[in-house]
Amino acid sequence: MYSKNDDPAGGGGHPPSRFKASGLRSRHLGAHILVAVWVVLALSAASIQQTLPVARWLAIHLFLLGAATTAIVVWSEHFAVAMLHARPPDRRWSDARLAGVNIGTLGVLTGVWADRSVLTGVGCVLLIAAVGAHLTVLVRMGRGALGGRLAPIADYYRAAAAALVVGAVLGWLLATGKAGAEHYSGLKLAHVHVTLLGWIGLPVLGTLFMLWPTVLGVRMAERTTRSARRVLVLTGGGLLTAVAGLSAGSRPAAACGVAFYAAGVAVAAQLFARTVHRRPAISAAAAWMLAAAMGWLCVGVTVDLVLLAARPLAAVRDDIGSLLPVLLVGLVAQVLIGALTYLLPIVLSSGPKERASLRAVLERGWVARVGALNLGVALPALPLPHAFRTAGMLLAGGAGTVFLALVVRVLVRGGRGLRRDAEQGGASRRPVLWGTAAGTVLIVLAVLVANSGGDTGSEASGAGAHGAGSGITHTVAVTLADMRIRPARIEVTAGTALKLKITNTDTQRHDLRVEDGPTTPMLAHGQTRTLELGPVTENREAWCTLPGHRAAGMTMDIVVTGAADGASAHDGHSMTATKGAALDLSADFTKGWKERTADLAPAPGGTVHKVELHAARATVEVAPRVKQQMWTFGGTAPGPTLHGKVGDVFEVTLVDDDPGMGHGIDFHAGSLAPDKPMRTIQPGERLVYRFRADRAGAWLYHCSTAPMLQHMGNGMYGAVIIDPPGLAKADHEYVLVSSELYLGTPGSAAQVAKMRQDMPDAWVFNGVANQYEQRPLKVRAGERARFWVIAAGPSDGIAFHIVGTVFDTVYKEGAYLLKPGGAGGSQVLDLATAQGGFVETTFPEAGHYAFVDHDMRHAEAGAHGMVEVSG
Ligand SMILES: [Cu+2]
Repeated sequence: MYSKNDDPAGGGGHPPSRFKASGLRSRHLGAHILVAVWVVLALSAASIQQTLPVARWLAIHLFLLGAATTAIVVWSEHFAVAMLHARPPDRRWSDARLAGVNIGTLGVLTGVWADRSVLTGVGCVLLIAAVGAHLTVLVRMGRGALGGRLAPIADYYRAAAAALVVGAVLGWLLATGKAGAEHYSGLKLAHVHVTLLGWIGLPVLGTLFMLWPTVLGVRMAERTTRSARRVLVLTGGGLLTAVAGLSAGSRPAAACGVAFYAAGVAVAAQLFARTVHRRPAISAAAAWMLAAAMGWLCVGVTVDLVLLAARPLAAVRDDIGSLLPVLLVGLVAQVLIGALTYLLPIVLSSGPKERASLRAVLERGWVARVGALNLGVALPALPLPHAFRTAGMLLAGGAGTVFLALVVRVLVRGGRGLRRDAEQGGASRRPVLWGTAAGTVLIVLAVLVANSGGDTGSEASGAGAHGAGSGITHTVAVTLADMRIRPARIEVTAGTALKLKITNTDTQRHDLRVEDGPTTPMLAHGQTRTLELGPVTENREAWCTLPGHRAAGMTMDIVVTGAADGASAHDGHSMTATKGAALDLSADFTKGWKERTADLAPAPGGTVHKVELHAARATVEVAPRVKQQMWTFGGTAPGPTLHGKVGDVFEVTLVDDDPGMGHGIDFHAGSLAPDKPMRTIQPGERLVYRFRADRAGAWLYHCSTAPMLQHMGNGMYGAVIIDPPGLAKADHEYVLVSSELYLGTPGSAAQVAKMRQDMPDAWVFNGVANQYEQRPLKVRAGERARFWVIAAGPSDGIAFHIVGTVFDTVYKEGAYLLKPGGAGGSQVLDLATAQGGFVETTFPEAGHYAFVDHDMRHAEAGAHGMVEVSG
């Protein structure tokens, strides 16, 4: 049975005296120096957050990922040993894990700060490995250990470690932009939930089952073990549901998960409330702070639940920012301060007398500090004027700083005591940890200093200002919203002095940084700043510096046109990019790949054809073993072929399922005023496009949204076949839509450069390089085959030829050039971009007849297929 004398943190006679070993004390000393260093850096970053773009992110992560994580790793291992009555793990490996966590964190923070995604990735891997090892140790500690009444609490630490691993993976996806714009809101919320409620919330809850009665100095309630198990099922299960729901973009699942989590918190809070007795607590300071922290957790979870139940995810993503002070300061900082007030004297002292004196230091002025801290959390959360918000932040910051100063005093005293003991007892000091701590500070400071120079400040233009100015000043209005910068591209003639008037119309904060040029401060909703770039002589890029936003597409190209020397640095880059991707067209497609059928389906009956086309992105195999994201109509590029006869009416409903951008559609087969039907619709919108096909032909349809080169070049095109009256039946009827293939990230600068220079990676029939080379069209000798061909471009036409045959029928752009019965024949159907027609032939004997674009550059780079003729 536990009583207040069974201080599991090492105060009493049980668990045994190993907790008092000076080795353990020195380890705690070193670890808490690290915690203090992270907190100091976090406070510094928080105080400069208005001037440095990534500072807000950095302040939050220095505190949560640096300080809180270090404390959790140290304490969860410490308590797990105590509660499982297990043997303490090997010291050196413990130190290695802690070092791994800290160095990994340093890598992540530096990587994001300096915009080096490789470093961010390496940091994440190291962090995940270290926390994974921590998890393994916690799991193995359970096996073979004596176990105890509080053994279930170790499960909280295990669940928390698993949550950090998930949180780190999600964080990496966000920081490197791998999440993409469409999944950004859901994944960001999943990341916030799994780290705050999982990695930090679960160990806090678990530890409180033991720490709360200990701090109060009362017996633990009989039903603690059972409650602890039940609360973990509710909170852990709820969190799992919430994170899965958020990642999948499902708000009901997320709200349901958070509701379970809240229920778990309520069960725990009720147990804690019942534990309170009238007699004085062992540490009233710690008790009040832990209680207040628990209160803020209840508030935070409730508000979160209400938000998720009432608002769309993108809005929750923005609103959750207002919860951060509540959770960061009210919960995390306060739990850390409360727990350390009680625990630090225990682990750093060698006897009851020293413990009492260290505790007295940490409790100095605690009533005022607790009041200031909680007022500091409440004021910004309430709908009060801005001055109250600032006052609140100052109060909370002040309370934190005072406690930090007290901790430093205690650490210095503890260090002195340790040295004294070491001199007496010969136990080793821990230069390793001191060294790590000093190194951490130095590296982070070096990074801060190295990066603070160019980020803000000077409005003057950097590189590219050498050319003589043309005297023209050009002002462009730029808006920031929905993870996009509009316009995404600005063209200016060389030497133009460019001014950007930047307005953030998003609910989320953004900034804009111009390559080798000025940067705006963080702009809140509705704020505007003007950047003067001076005369522009070279291409530049501009982007939002918030972590992940640039990679998710918040970029803008400033392109110089009409420069005498032409080639700029950027063109040079893209030239090398085109050479990089060599396709192996003879390779096999991946297992399970299916070719796009070239068969033309018969026209459906009736004269009105209703079609629904969804603009959506899809990832498809566009060449052997090469997958590429395409922008599509209906999930395929080319989109579905529409087939009918002269006079038929097509009623096409276009739905924009692409969450990232607007699209439109343009059917060449009908005539109508483009204004309304060809307009761009936004994500989620629908548009009905009705046209009558008054004339026969092979027609192109394509996306009508600018930049059309990119929309068509990424796959948004298809064919409409309107049979000429009296068209005879053929044995086989095929449709071959020819186009260029541009590899790379759709819309990226490198891909766009290839399109503008007409340097495709391949030329293709029906969207895939060499597909009919590997899956030939099958015909019998003597059968008549008709080949409809459309040149979709976006830039190149085609010279369609079938090796070994002549065409006896050629229909091009609405007229027969040749019909059977005459003396003449045709070898090539030549189509300029967007033209269409058909040819017919009969294959004289069994064999393999290649069909090609007779422009050999195109044929050799994918525009090549086979007709396999059997006897
Ligand atoms: Cu489009």
